[in-house]
Amino acid sequence: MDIDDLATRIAAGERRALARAITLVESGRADHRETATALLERLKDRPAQALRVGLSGTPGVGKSTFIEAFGLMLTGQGLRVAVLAVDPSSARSGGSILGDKTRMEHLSRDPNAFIRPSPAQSQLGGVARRTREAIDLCEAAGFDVVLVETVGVGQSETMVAEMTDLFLLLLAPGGGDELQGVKRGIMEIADILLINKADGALKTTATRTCADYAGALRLLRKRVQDPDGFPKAMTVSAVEGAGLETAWAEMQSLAEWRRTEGHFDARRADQARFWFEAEVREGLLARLKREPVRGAMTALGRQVAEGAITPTAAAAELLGEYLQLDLADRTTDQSRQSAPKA
Ligand SMILES: Nc1nc2c(ncn2[C@@H]2O[C@H](COP(=O)(O)OP(=O)(O)OP(=O)(O)O)[C@@H](O)[C@H]2O)c(=O)[nH]1
Ligand SMILES: [Mg+2]
Repeated sequence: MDIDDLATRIAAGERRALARAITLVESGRADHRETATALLERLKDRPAQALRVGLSGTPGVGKSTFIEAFGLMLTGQGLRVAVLAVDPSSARSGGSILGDKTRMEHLSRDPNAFIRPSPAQSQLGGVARRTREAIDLCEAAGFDVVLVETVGVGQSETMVAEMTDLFLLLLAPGGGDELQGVKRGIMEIADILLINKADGALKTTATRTCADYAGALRLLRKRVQDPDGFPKAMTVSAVEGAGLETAWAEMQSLAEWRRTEGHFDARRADQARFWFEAEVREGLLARLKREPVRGAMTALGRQVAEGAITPTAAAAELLGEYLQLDLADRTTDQSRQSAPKA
């Protein structure tokens, strides 16, 4: 594969080249991984900067409908929009994928849009790397907005929030029960809560729910990266397209404020560091799960259980012999770190 050619075509915004590159980052094959890493390295200095937007919400809240309407509004303004989906559970039924195709029918045919469904992969670690690298590829391909959709199943929101600039939480109109149902952690990473389905018979409920959430948001601890009034709650109707322009204006003003105040770049830098460290940790853990380390670990574990060797000595032996790591070094480093405080 010609990496230079692929990089050039991605930089020119070719959707087919982008799709091919994403397939590459999704691959588990060692040679693909190497090519993907080289490709990303080649593209990393592209000047383009997309606004990366995370979007989460429970099944049926209207994510697909919202993305279709919101995406079309953006492309209508001449912006290029990429949509990536994260679904670590991979429990998505065939019906749901078909449903998505019809729900994003117009957006998927829009030449200024690029939609990539989530791959059949179940490990959160793998999903994280794949998504992060796919975002980078979309950015290198000159997309103005990269939407990352995740279904509301716990850890994936936190992961997506660590790779996006803004985070939207789509909510259904409902009473206090609904408010309780939303995990506090998700509320804390959201920048804008969008109470969807504010139309027809649900409009009044949606407005009331929005006020409830706005009240709940005021009780949250203030974050440094928030200007006055954020995080905020607002109503939208994905079906009628109502509130979408306002929501976009809020996103832009929030992003602009963060850029001006330096939070935008600082956060991206933090995120890069976070993922670097995560990769190192994951790489080490992967080594432990592979032979011969795995077998040695089982054998040493048995000896530890029998009292033939102490846990510390066994760990030192394993780390030293198989990973060339000195357990004593680690202990020294820790004592050095705590030394100035004493
Ligand atoms: N009244 C009303 N219905 C909506 C709105 N948005 C979505 N719906 C309906 O809600 C249902 C679910 O919408 P989807 O867009 O598929 O929801 P989703 O969050 O993508 O669902 P999953 O993909 O299963 O997680 C569909 O029947 C939509 O027509 C809205 O703004 N108003
Ligand atoms: Mg959907």
